[in-house]
Amino acid sequence: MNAQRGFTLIELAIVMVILTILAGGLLVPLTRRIEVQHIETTRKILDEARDALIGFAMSHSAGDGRPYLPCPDTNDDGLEDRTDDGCTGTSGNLPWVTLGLASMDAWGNRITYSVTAAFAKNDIGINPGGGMSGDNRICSAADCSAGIDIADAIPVVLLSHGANGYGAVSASGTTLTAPASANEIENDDGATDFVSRPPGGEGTAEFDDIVTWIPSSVLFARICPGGCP
Ligand SMILES: [Ca+2]
Ligand SMILES: [Ca+2]
Ligand SMILES: [Ca+2]
Repeated sequence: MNAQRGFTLIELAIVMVILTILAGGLLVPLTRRIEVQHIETTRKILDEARDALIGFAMSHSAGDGRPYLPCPDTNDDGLEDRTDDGCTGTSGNLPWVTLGLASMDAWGNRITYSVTAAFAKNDIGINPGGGMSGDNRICSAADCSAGIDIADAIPVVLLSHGANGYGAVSASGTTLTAPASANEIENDDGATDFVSRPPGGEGTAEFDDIVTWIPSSVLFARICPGGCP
């Protein structure tokens, strides 16, 4: 008698069901892992951008001999945009070519850079002793309606629009779909209030932006460790 026999259709079906369940179970953690990796990569890109901005200020002297920060890139060529001694706009892309940095976050979109005008003038530079103050504010909710509960008077804010990319400028220079949630709209209006909060929510409550900044105290200490001229 031949003891060998193939699988019956029922046995094959059971195996397929088990494999499908296993694959599904593996897929979700994998997707989540990739997402966490993208967030970590983007945080690293933002940290490098902070260092590069400080490095730029340390190596550039305005007309008065003091350091100054680069202007945002407002025409998507990666180079800072200036008019006379100041910036064309105080919010735009991080000028990745000027700084020699990665041009995109982990999702393939530009990093947004907001700088206080007085810190990016190349005739009168940054003067820590002159009472200079940043004009960006960071809050945990839009409008800073519950008060400025995270940071005030910030000269530099850097922002990734996160995995959803709402409001971001893509690598091809296209502005993506505008955000629907008040907190993400706050980060997309080109003005000086920003929201930083843990990711979460859906629809009109969705938030996945990653925001970082350089306080004046840190900027002053880093660009002029021995005191500015
Ligand atoms: Ca430019
Ligand atoms: Ca977002
Ligand atoms: Ca805003």
